[in-house]
Amino acid sequence: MILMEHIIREGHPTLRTRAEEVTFPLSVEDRQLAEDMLQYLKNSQDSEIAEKYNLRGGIGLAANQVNCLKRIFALHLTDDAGELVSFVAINPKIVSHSVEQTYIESGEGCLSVDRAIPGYVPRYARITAKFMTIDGEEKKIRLKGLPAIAFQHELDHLNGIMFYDHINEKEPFAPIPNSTPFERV
Ligand code: N9Y
Ligand code: NI
Repeated sequence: MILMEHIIREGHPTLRTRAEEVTFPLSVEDRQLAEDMLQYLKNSQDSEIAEKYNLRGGIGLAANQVNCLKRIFALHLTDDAGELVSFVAINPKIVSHSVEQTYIESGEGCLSVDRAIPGYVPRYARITAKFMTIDGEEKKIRLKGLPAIAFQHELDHLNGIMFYDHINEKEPFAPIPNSTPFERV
């Protein structure tokens, strides 16, 4: 079971290292890691389990964050239509994206960052992405809104990029061109 003590924090070099492609069929360890990552998100969103184990709530988790340099991340959240978006993505790629951008109005956070960093994080509003599933099937999906934002936050982790790398240093809340904000409820 993944716990907070397993999540590495800012300053750890693994967060700044590009993760490696995963080969198929998955090894037993890779499959276990992928399943554990998705389970962490589910546990962290279950108030009883989260309280019991002191888990910080998350909608996404990348392998780098548990100190593993493999191109694997998990997402578990509901989209703006109230549909559950829940999957593990292996060797993910954005194949196309909108010109339009978006950003979370209140800024982003990260389970590997124990401080609030103010500012807008520009993201593509819509993406088309490809990835492999745990069972070795190729998936192609279209995402918008929060799932699209979260996908980009996780893909960044696999490339050693942190959300605050995208914040305008001089003016953190400078308007994002061509964008519609995502408002948190
Ligand atoms: C976990 C992050 C990933 C998200 C950050 C912005 C988009 C993806 C995460 C810190 C604590 C809160 C939590 C969060 C949330 C956001 C919107 C609506 C509802 C993965 N991470 N969080 N960050 N929750 N809940 O670092 O889930 O943002 O790499
Ligand atoms: Ni993060």
